Amino acid sequence: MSGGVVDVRDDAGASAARLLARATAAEAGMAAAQAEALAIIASELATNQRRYAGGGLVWARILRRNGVAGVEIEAVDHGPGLGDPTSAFAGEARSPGSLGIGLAGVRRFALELDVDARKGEGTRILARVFAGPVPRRPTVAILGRALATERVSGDSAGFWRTDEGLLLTLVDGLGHGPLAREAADRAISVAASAPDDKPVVLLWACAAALRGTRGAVVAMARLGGEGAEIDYASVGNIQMGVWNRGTVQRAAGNPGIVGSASQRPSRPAGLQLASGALFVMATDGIQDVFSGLELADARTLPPWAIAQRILAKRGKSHDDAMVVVVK
Ligand SMILES: [Mn+2]
Repeated sequence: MSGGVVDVRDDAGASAARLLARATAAEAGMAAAQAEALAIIASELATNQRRYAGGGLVWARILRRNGVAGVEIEAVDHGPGLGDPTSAFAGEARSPGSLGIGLAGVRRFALELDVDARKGEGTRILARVFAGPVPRRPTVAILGRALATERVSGDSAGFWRTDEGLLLTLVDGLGHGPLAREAADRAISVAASAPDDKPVVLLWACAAALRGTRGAVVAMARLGGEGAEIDYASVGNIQMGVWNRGTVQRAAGNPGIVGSASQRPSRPAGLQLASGALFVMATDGIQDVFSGLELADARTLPPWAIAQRILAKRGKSHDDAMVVVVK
């Protein structure tokens, strides 16, 4: 066995998640304190799912970074989508029946947290703990919502960590609603099926995969190790770039629609993610995303808080909106 998964349906789910986290930590050879941290993370994520989403799934899996063992806890639900991650992770909202520390505890005990919350669709949270000191890697926040009259968003995003680095994909399916989403989902499937491939190669694979759909605008980027140039490809008007102490370096897409007759992905142009900088992607449902970043606190806030503020302040009411912040 290497990790496992718990189906959280009732109050037993939190204790099952706790046991799974402890067992996985033991299997990874982690110390008691880290096993307890993982048990708290898994338990709080399961409690949160039970309370706010009716249930969900919680995975535990063993990782290795620079020869150091670690465990990743992943929680996925199809609930209403964590609406206020800033408050939730700051511990301002309490969930009765939990150990009383909620998502603030998850934040406190995890070295790294990724948060993907989509209004009306669900929440995915990944938390990692390591047995010893490891270099911290950039973490991801994805926040999105459909325009008010639609049940599903035509925007979608995903991220995958491989030996090649962190692959990010943001897609805006043409128009709105389920048909827009179908086009977006196909692009996400292409990235998910080969997350080690170069962004430009994946973009060309999307061209074939989206034929017969409405089409979409798609941006893909890979963030390699420290000092590595960001590799990306983009077709259409996904906003993308690096924000560093108020300076913006944009990564523009070439005009076009993926899935239509012609597309010509843009070429990377020497972008890097320096320490403390942000990598940001947004669909056109976000108005001029880089203007929404303020100098002082974009450096100190966690990525989900930045994404939440961008969505609240810059989201257009008449379009699907999605933003990706990597920090
Ligand atoms: Mn749009």
